[in-house]
Amino acid sequence: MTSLQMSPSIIALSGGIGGSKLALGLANSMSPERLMIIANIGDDFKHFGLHISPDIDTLLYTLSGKSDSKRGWGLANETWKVMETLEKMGGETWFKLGDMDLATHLERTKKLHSGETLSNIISNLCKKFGIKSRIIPVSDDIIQTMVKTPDGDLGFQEYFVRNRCKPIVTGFSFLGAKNASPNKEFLKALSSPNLKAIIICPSNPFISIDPILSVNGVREGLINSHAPVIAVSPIIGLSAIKGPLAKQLNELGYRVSSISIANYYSDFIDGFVIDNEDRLSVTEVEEMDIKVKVCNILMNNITTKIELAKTVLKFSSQCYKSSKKIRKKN
Ligand code: FO1
Repeated sequence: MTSLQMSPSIIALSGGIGGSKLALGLANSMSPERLMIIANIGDDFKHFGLHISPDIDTLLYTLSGKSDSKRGWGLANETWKVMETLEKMGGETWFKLGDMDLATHLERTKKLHSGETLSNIISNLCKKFGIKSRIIPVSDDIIQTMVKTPDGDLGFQEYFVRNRCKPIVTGFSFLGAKNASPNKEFLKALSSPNLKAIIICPSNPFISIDPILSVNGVREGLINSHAPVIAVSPIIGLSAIKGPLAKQLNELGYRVSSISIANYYSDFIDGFVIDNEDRLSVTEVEEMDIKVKVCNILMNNITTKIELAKTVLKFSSQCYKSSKKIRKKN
């Protein structure tokens, strides 16, 4: 058995930049070979005939130390010659593909066309990039996040990048998710006795975590796993740490608060990690039968990423025995 096939002790569900930050912290706080990261693929789309997988690539670039830390997506020291040339031709440039980033899309698309699975392609890219943790797309089938607006549905990147999240959101749907097969290694790991915790990264619940949970059998797999499920809040005080979450919570009729996130996840999480600023929310979350850890959850450098990851890992080991799922089973 190679180290890459070791049974994971931690599974992290990740989407977007917040997800990749905690994933990096986790990979630096434990044996990276024992970390399995399940990536959102609802943001994937075809552009210029290329298969783009933004959340997977954010993980690949972040965990290999190649990401542009300021932008959060794409590669550091990127150049934009292709985009500049396209612009001069009057081509479509609303979605920026960097010159070096294009190599990833070209290689992935070629391999997909030759019949290779997305999970196999990403596993090989992980090896090439020197990443010891496993990054696994939740499914090899296609799932498309659709954003419902009063003017009709928008594809995810149309909403997120082209329209800069300006349209009012009335809901989301995940085309293909119900009939998609979850990755087999992921399902196997969920029921493995070696699994110690499932961590929901501080990603957007609607557009990063829900597309993962909506894949046929995933939510049930989490609920039936003996391992506790621990979520890290993507909200501090009255604001989202990054991105359009606060706007979406408002538009969908939720209070912008960590409590809304705990409540949204309450049917399957055992532990919830909130920021020091939100310490007054502890009682309300505990009343949902969820254990709470209060700490600094803002990850603005590698030290705070590792600190948060270590705190989450320690907290998850304390949640193990007091898990409401285990209590229910007994
Ligand atoms: N985000 C942007 O805001 N503008 C872009 O032009 C853009 C291009 C892009 C290219 C490749 C890639 O992997 C990600 C890219 N992103 C861009 C980020 C991406 O749209 C979002 O961060 C995620 O889909 C949300 O998690």
